[in-house]
Amino acid sequence: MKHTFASRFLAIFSVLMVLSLGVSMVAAQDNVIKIASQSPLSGGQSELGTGLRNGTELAIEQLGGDLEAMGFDIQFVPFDDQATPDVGVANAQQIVADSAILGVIGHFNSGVAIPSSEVYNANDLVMISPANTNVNITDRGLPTVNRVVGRDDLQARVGAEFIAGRDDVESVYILHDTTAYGQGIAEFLRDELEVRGVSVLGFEGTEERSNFEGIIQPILALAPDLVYMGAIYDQMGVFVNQLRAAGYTGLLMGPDGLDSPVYAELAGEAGVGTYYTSVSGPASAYPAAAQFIEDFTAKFGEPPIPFAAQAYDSTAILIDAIERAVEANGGELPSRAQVAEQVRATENFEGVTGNITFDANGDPEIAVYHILEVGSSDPTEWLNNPSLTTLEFPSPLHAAEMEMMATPEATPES
Ligand code: ABU
Repeated sequence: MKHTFASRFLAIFSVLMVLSLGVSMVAAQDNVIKIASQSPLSGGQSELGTGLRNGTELAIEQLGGDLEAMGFDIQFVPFDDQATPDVGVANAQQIVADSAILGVIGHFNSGVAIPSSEVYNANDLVMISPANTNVNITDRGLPTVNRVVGRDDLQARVGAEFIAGRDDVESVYILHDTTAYGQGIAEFLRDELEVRGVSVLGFEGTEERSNFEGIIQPILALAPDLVYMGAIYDQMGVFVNQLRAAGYTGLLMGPDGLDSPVYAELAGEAGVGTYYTSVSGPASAYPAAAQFIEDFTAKFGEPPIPFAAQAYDSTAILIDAIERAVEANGGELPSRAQVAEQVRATENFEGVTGNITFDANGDPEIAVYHILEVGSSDPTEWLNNPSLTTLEFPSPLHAAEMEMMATPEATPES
């Protein structure tokens, strides 16, 4: 009898323990909100990927207070996508399986973001990109996918205007890295140059990263006035070094994938004078970013590199949207779909990089495009590269809206 009583007591005690643990686990889950980031934290593009992660972390630390006051515990979960589509998608599967994750800040590479965001979208999880510029990021019209930067159709137009406006450029040779980003912007640039009467002598994709001899010889033979490469800094820096060593003396240009101090390090003196367009540029280009620059530098021991301020703004927008979703949900944890809806509804958000309103596709209604020139082979001077021009353009959807508003209403027939 004694044994039976003890066994029953133990069984009941165990059930009560399991129940109480279960309740406390559910209660803990109910007030935990996680924000994930995805960017390259290892490999040749880890420098910008780390800046993106750090901008996200700083925003959570500085701006998560209101959600904490509402009773939520905010946690940051950074992922390393290694600039590789398969890794990004595998991480995305892991991210959507964690129901506490209510949003993703990322990616750096459009070719990683596009397939990964299909996974997020299938699970109503919102993504805000601080860096992706390929048009298919937002042109798919996915309700969960947004970005705070401009687009490659417009970035290429800015680049082509610059090239076509120069007296010393009649011919261009275009290379790209075969990724969604590099090839995409190279194709837009080619089309924009041809419209403007600039001769495109060659258009070629390459995945080569170390020995560019086979790529360089045809360029030397054709002697274009300018060589453009749709690529990221870790590839173009090495290429430019070899191109100059082989005797090319013409102009060099690339898109925002170059916007990193590591380009100066890899290209060395050969890279000085390279022109590049960027949807980021240095944080100091944005009048409202002074405090962000000070805080980032104090926390991480170095000034924010390009795209870190955009990561900060992306995270700030996400936190603001989560707060509105909580309020709309009577103070309770909102669903992912509710958060995604609030992010897309973002209007006149005063970020450190400017005022941000998303259009119906998740593009910023107005985005900034810079043209800069590499001023020094010293990577610590990168943020002081001379800015040649800064322009603002509406997204295609917003441009169409503005045009419709400007069109006088048809006079009714009398
Ligand atoms: N826009 C710079 C990062 C490269 C990309 O969009 O893939």
